[in-house]
Amino acid sequence: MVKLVSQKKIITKLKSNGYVILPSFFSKKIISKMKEELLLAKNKKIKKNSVPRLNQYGTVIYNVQNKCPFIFFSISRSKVLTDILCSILNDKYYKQIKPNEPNYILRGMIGRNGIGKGLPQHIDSFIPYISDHCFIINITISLDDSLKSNGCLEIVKKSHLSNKYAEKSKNYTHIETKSGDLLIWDSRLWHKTKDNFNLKDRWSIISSFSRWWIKPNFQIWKTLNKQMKKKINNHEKTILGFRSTIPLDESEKIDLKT
Ligand SMILES: O=C(O)CCC(=O)C(=O)O
Ligand SMILES: [Fe+2]
Repeated sequence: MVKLVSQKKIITKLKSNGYVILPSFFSKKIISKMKEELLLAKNKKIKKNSVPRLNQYGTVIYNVQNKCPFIFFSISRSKVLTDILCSILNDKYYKQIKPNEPNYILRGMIGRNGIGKGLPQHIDSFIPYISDHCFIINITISLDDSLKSNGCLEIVKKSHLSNKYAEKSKNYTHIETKSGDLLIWDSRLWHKTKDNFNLKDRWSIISSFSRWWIKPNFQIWKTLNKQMKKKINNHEKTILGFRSTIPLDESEKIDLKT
């Protein structure tokens, strides 16, 4: 259980360095259940030539929230994670939802096996900017150990406040994590991954959470399957974007924050 004091420390570290690692956040049992569920998930048919540059490396399973309920609920029902995300991503002027409940949304949730050539340097936030107000947070759950020998992530500390797109630099730091560790990081952080020509699995779940007004990667609320719809609670409805849809015109709704 993460105490309030350490929760403050986690947020301070995240804001200052751009990332924080929570070791052994999930037990071995939970991780093996997550991996088993992920490896059964399949992508729908993807149009040829439509795979974006950065997804051409390794293997990516899209829309994990719709295919892997155990994984989704392990994340969405973690009080520690929810408290951290509320504190970083909530819009404090979103008065229709209580401040300690999420008003942020899920931008995307993928499973990724970083195999083969490493990813080139990039940021996940589309634009760099300097502000204490973060727009997008990534959460990586390592399902396998992620080490130098199997293509771990490399980041430049504090680069989330550089106001620059990712550059080649000598200052990349290896982020080695063990299976079960959780990495919380600012999407403005410059990052890349090492080559993994050993072809040793490096599966992880990468969830991207954003402020409610940012366009998610997919129409998550529209594609959510019936079983998931039955299971989700009010917070999860918000997170999955049911309250952030774009009204057709003023006859549908004027208040965007509902
Ligand atoms: O595999 C990783 O650790 C990072 C992946 C990544 O940067 C991305 O998918 O944008
Ligand atoms: Fe990335």
